[in-house]
Amino acid sequence: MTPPNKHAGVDGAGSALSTMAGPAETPPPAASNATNPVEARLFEKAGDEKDLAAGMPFNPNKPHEYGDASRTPQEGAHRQPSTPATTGSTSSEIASSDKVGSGQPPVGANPTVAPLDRVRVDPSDRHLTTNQGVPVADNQHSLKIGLRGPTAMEDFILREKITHFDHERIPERVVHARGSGAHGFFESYDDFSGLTRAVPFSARGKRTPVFVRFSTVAGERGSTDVARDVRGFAVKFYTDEGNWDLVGNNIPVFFIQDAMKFPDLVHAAKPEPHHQMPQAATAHDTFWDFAGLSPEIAHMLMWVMSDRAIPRSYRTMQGFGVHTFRLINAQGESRYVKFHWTPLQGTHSLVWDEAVRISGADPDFHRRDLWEAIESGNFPEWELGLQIFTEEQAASFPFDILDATKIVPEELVPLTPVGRLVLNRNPDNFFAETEQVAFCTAHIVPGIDFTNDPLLQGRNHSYLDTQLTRLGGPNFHEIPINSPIVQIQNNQRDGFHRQAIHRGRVNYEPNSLGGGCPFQAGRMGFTSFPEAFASVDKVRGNPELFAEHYGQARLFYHSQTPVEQAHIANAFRFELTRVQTPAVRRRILALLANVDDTQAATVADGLGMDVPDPLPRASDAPVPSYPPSPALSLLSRPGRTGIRTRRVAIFTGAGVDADQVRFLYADLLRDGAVPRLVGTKIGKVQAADGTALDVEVSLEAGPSVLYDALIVPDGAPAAQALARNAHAIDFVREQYRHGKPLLVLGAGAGLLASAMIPMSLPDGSADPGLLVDAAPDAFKAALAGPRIYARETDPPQV
Ligand code: HDE
Repeated sequence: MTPPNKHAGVDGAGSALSTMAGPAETPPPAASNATNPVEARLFEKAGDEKDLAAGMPFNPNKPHEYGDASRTPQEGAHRQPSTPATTGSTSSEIASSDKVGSGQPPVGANPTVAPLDRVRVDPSDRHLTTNQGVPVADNQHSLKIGLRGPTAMEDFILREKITHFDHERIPERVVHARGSGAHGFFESYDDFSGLTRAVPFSARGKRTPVFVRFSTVAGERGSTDVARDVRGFAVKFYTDEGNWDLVGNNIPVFFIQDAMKFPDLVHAAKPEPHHQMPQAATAHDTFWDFAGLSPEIAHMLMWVMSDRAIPRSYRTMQGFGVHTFRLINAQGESRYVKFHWTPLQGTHSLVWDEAVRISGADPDFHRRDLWEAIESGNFPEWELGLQIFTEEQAASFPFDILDATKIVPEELVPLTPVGRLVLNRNPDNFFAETEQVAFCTAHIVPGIDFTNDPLLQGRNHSYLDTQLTRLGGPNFHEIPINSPIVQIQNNQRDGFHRQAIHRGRVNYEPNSLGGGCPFQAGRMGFTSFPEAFASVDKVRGNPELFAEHYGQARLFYHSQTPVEQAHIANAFRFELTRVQTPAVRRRILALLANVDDTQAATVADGLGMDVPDPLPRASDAPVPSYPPSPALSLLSRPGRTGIRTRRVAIFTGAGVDADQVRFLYADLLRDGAVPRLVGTKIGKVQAADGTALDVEVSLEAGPSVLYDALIVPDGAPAAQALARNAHAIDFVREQYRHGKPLLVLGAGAGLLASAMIPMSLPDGSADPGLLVDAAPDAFKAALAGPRIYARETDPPQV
């Protein structure tokens, strides 16, 4: 190789000054006699660029790209330019201004990934401007020809404002449109590098920033939070090796087994296409028509008809990765894994009658709850548990771990706790963050890998693809909430709304003109697990074990407490009552007959029908039998946060016992609960002792379903007035019907009689949630516990 000649005088200098052609062999001079610094830099750049190119006479990586050698990726060949000028786009980049910057090129950096502070905007002490930064003198009037004349076309300020407004909506997510999000962190309990090289698990106490979005699935963006539905539980980890999205649900199984069926499932579940009804509900013919013809849905139906599908709060839901994934350690060893999020707040749900009423009283119930908890410093927290198992174990299971309609029971593979997720910061702006966040199952990092679950494989395509329409092009990764916290360096350019301005003329690899940069990372980069395949054929079909649909549906149902089983049957009855086609109902009963005879009979009875013959099974193999799994009952996880964030209504009217009210209010606040004084209207009421109390919410604006418990304090005039107010009577009855604790003190007890509240449970025993003249601690203990489900009768008597 001929060493580059940097001392050839001014021969060829003209080529450095032009953008086309030049001497055959002799490099241009590295400097000119110019005093102009830009020209000097141009020579420097041209000279060094040719040196860089000459330094790579051939592509040394090529031999490693084939055969066995290609199994071990090599780091890309690269060289360091001797001056930052070399890789720049222009020698004039040293010109500085407030707009172009300092004139010091940011070599090796992509500032679009810097923390979100860079894009937070605050207008304090600023005047209005147009989007072009022009100060706006008058934001009240359009420009008119005379006070009563027509509006002038030239009013660019009006037109800019209205045009932006006209385009403020983007398409909502095709599923999971309704949701809420928050920032937080994941903290690893330990160094788990023996299991995975994924950096969030690399050290004890290591924190990885996250953004989490919870959602319903079927409803539109403005639909109620408390529809009966699966909830999304999507976590974006901003790791030191790029973004990892664990896009899960609050239910560990799914409706279908193959991505090919997803559009059909969603079409069937969404409002019917001719009249666009019902909103955010599966209680209609098309969903149940599809369900009865797709018996692989049986297990999922048990979960979505259970109280899991009407959570009390996003904070009281479990989360699951659903699919089996792989963990890979630095030695390349793989284990299978299932991801579980367990809430410290416990798993708590609404009851259906309550959920229906909340939809009217506060359709933002879950959004408000999450926001309020974080605003008050009650940061929701989950523990991440892993089910880790080997290929050999998987082969011994009576189901296929690639089948997303199956769980791995915790009795088979227990959970290993590995870390905690804490949500400690609300977003600044719903649209910029929660709406624009783009999750994708294909966003994984070194140490995590996919399995061949055909649902997951389809998802890996769908999530990136859908953002192209929703977020308007291929550069959505540059939207601040989506950008990683580490460098993005590649040769992708262009596309709608590109933010990054790349220096240099090199946008391909391999290259020598850019010193080979950015170069492939080789072994330190992401490598897929080299799964071996036996001789196989190209086929559309499913493995045999996918044909078994009922064993785990039965497992789930038999693992529920009697009250949970009753709720499942009631949910089927509700949904199938709304269905209009008898054959569709009958098919679901036939499906249920394969799960549990008693359940099928109860649902059939609720519909005034007989149980038909069971649906023919897709497999002749015996249905596997599992021992009941207590972990599958919601009641198995009461949580560890006691009464924190629980909302308590304290009835307050004229003549109430003010001391009592103030004491209880302060006592509850001290323990982290949220008391509210509820009365017939807001404003002051005069208590029995002549002092004034300020009612915070009216019975009308804050009805019963918005509280976890009720206190009716002493004070005869207040209690008597409430007994004549139907809102108050309804309030007490609903508190009772929905299994909530009631503390009634002194004359307040009269309200129980007016509301016809039974003083003992239907079985005659004492009602642990009906606390008459009880101590506050007894009330708080009831408030921290589960609902008083034992009050329930079908139909309700109160
Ligand atoms: Fe999704 N899903 N999904 N899904 N999904 C979307 O992606 C899809 C599935 C889940 O808060 C969409 O960005 C297909 C299972 C959540 O932004 C879309 C299949 C699970 C979210 C999409 C599935 C989920 C989505 C719509 C079957 C639980 C909300 C907008 C092959 C493990 C994420 C978007 C957020 C969103 C496709 C099945 C969970 C269209 C094709 C199974 C939590 O790409």
